[in-house]
Amino acid sequence: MKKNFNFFRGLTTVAALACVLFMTSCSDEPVDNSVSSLKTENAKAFTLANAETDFVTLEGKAGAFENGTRTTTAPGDDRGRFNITFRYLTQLTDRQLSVFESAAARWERIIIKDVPSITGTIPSAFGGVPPIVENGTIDDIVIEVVIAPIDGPGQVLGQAGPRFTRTSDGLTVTGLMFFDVDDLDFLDELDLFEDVIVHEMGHVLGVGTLWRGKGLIGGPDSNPYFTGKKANVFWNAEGGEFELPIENAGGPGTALGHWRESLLRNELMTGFINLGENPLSRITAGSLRDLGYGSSSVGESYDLPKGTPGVNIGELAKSSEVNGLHIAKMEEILLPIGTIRTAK
Ligand SMILES: [Ca+2]
Ligand SMILES: [Ca+2]
Ligand SMILES: [Ca+2]
Ligand SMILES: [Zn+2]
Repeated sequence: MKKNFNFFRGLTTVAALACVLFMTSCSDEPVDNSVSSLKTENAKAFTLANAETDFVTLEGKAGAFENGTRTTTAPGDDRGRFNITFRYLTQLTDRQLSVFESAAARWERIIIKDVPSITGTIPSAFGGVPPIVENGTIDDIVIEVVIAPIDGPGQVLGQAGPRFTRTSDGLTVTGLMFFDVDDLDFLDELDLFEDVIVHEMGHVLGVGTLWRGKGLIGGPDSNPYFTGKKANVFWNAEGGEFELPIENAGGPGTALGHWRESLLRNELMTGFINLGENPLSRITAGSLRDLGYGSSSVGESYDLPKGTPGVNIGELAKSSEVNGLHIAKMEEILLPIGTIRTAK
């Protein structure tokens, strides 16, 4: 009884949400996805410390330094696996904690190779919050997590992205994920909570956020494609033709930051999370290798129809709207605000 009721409520909310979102995307009005400017008391307590336009370079030190439970103790670059650590700045429920941990585990199965730890003093993404480490070590990435009221159910879900990258490889050292507490039950009812967390974590790791800086976007903005070799090998191996298509529709935040929904469908790093399964495919795994991670060449089980057309320069693909959650309209993707240089 209860389950049916929740499911029904979920569906009607999605329908209402989709309606609003599609109306927004059809108009020329800019979408205000800004979370930091919202007036909720709780959200106000977490104001972003820096803007992307104030890019800074901090000094750090490469190599291992024992600090915390998951840091390896091997000399030189630590030899363990790639480790994702969360810094929870607000109280999470047990349910939320377990979803974050299993979301991290999905990425840790794909990014399998360690990256150098980094030692130094690295500030929080938020003003008035103590540094993430003070003369301490990050192995390999710390994501600050805030769950606080933003604007009630629907509309803004939150923001996510890298904050500081490593100068040596340009990969994320710290990032943030900020969610509206009032949207999480709804995501859970749709059974998409974990997929959303995994999706946002993908943006922190660099999917759609480090592409431009690493020269991985080719073609015109009307028909962009991913230039990384590994991702394209898997795109072709899955049955895709030509070049791996990046999203060209949906406005800023959706376009150029995701795989193309009309062609990659239920792949998790498209800008629209489908009802049902949303696997992290080996195409995404390959794209992480193109970014510089030591990622696996195996992804989660994913079916791309054989002969799916990719970007054949000169022919524009058209995006179609499907039933699900237009995640890219609900999130604000952040870009790095600084980098940490390490003297060898
Ligand atoms: Ca490690
Ligand atoms: Ca909201
Ligand atoms: Ca999708
Ligand atoms: Zn996204």
